[in-house]
Amino acid sequence: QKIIVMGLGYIGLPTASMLATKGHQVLGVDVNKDAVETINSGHIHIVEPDLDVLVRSAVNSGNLKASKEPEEGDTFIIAVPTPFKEVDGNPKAPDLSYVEAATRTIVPYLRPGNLVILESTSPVGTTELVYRIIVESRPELEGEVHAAHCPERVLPGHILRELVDNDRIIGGLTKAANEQARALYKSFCNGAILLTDSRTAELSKLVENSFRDVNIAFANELSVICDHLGINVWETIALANRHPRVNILQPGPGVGGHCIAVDPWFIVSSAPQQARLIRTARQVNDDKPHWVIEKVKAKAARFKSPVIGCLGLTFKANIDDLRESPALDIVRELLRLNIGQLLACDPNVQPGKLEFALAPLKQVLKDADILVLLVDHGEFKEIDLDSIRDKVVIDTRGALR
Ligand code: SAJ
Repeated sequence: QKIIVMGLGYIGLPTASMLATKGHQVLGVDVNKDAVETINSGHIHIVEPDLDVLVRSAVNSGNLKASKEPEEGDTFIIAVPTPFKEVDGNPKAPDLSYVEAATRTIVPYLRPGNLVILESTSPVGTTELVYRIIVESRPELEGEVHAAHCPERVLPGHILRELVDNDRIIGGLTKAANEQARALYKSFCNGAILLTDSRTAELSKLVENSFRDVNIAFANELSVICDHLGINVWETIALANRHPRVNILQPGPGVGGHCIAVDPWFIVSSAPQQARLIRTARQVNDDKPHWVIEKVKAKAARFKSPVIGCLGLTFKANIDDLRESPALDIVRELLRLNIGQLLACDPNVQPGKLEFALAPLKQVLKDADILVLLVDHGEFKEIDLDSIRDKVVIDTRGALR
């Protein structure tokens, strides 16, 4: 098969390389010229364990090429971002402009029999929209081109393993689309392949991330309740989780990344009256960084000129991804408030990447009056607790216990 992958980010690039190493001829397309050049030279522009090795072997085999322009092929996979934007007073409306642009870009290259797969996490009805865009500009392709939603479900940090092992949902507009998509995913996916219609597939993916968001909100709300009552939240959760049917997630400084903090809004936008719990959970999680900042302010008020040490900047542990990171938002806000001297450190973030300087962990642990743990990176879990006994500690992740 010849496969065109539109978008070479965290999903498109691993998928394109995986398909190429399974013997397909793959053309990866991206609007970013630097990404295209980097990939063609066998390197990567994003950080994900083992992805560099996979991309290098895919490029060296001759099966993976990157370009700014698509070509004709058998299957087209759309893996572009679906963020939100403000529309008609709704600040969190889905922004489908990248999906629409990618679809319009492939339209001239489509032939009868082609399959178009939407992998981007999308609001209900987007696969139908993609099909409509195609047949509106090429009416002769009506009924001749197939479309399906096959949502990506991989966890950043474990993308390559999950790409192969996770079960995969396929929601085609037609039976033929489902069968064609199944054959493609079978070539690299060991998980079960589950067929449904496009709208159910779209909602299932949104529901997965909303489920996680609601459960994290529950944990975050518990952390605020426990703080109010002077009870240890980590112990409370650990004890409650000993019940055979209770499994509470972990509180943190807020929910980051480009998925969990975004996707629930697509459900809220589609069903604003009905999605009450999902909306509230989003608000609970979005409020958590402000709560942490208030805690720091209250502790800082006890010092004349406090040194505040912030541990961690990424959106979760042991990755280098800063997108929508609550830890980074908190540090930026503390810098803006200028309530003391701020030392921030993150072993996974390159110095010079941010607008403020990073401090070495050793210096933060030595100089800080107040330590604010924001990300539970492995390095922080190894901190000798005796060495920080004299400090005020705000541990948003329960890593310094
Ligand atoms: N978090 C907590 N407490 C927890 C778990 C997570 O505060 O107990 C926070 C993290 O620190 C982070 C945020 O939630 O800030 C999101 O992290 P995550 O590990 O839950 O998820 P992502 O965004 O890295 O990836 C999710 C995954 N979805 C689910 O687990 C249902 C992944 O499988 C999806 O493919 C991905 O979203 C996506 O692309 O949609």
